[in-house]
Amino acid sequence: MTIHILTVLPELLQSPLSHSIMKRAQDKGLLTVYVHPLRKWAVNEYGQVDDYQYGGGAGMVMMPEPLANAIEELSKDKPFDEIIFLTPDGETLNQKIANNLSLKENLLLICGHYKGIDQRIREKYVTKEISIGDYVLSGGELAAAVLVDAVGRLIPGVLNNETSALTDSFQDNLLAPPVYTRPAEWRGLKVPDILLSGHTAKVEEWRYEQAVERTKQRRPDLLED
Ligand code: 6GU
Repeated sequence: MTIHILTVLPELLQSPLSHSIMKRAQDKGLLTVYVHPLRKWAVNEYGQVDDYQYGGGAGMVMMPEPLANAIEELSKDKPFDEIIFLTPDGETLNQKIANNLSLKENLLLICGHYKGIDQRIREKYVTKEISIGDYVLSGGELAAAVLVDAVGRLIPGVLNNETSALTDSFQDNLLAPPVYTRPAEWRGLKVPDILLSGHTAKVEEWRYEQAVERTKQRRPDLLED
């Protein structure tokens, strides 16, 4: 999978995607991430990519021309499967959306800044608008990093048995059960006996019950659909 990211703050996206599972995905050649500074397509020598909003009001808006030129240049070799705008008024990201995106070949992520991007770009090019939750970030970069991580780890071959997505929270709409490691007794607190029993089927049954119980307690909304 190839993911292109358009941003006014490329520095913000370097480090979060260079470690752990995201690093392995890229080292294995399963994921390639290109971070493009939008100022490369600025309309003047000052690097301008934003302007005042029509109708007045505080806050700048990202201009259509730099974004359009960037999108058109980056689409030339290979059209994008999705052009995604990261914005708090988008559809809230969940595991199902991440699963679907992990099957795509070529994605473009556009990070919004200031008051957002000119509406005409959203209508002409953007195919999907995604938010990562009901709170406001200063820009779309951290949201883009979250999306790349959530999607990248699901690309076939990225996770091994140890890091398998099959036992994650939200897979099957259930939260993950509690986990324990050595020692079996720590400061008087014991690991549940069943986990030490060596009885795989019983362990799986216990984990399933715990997952259901935890989901009932914390996220009953997940059990509704
Ligand atoms: Cl995608 N962008 C911004 N700026 N804030 C957010 C968000 C995105 N998702 C949640 N809050």
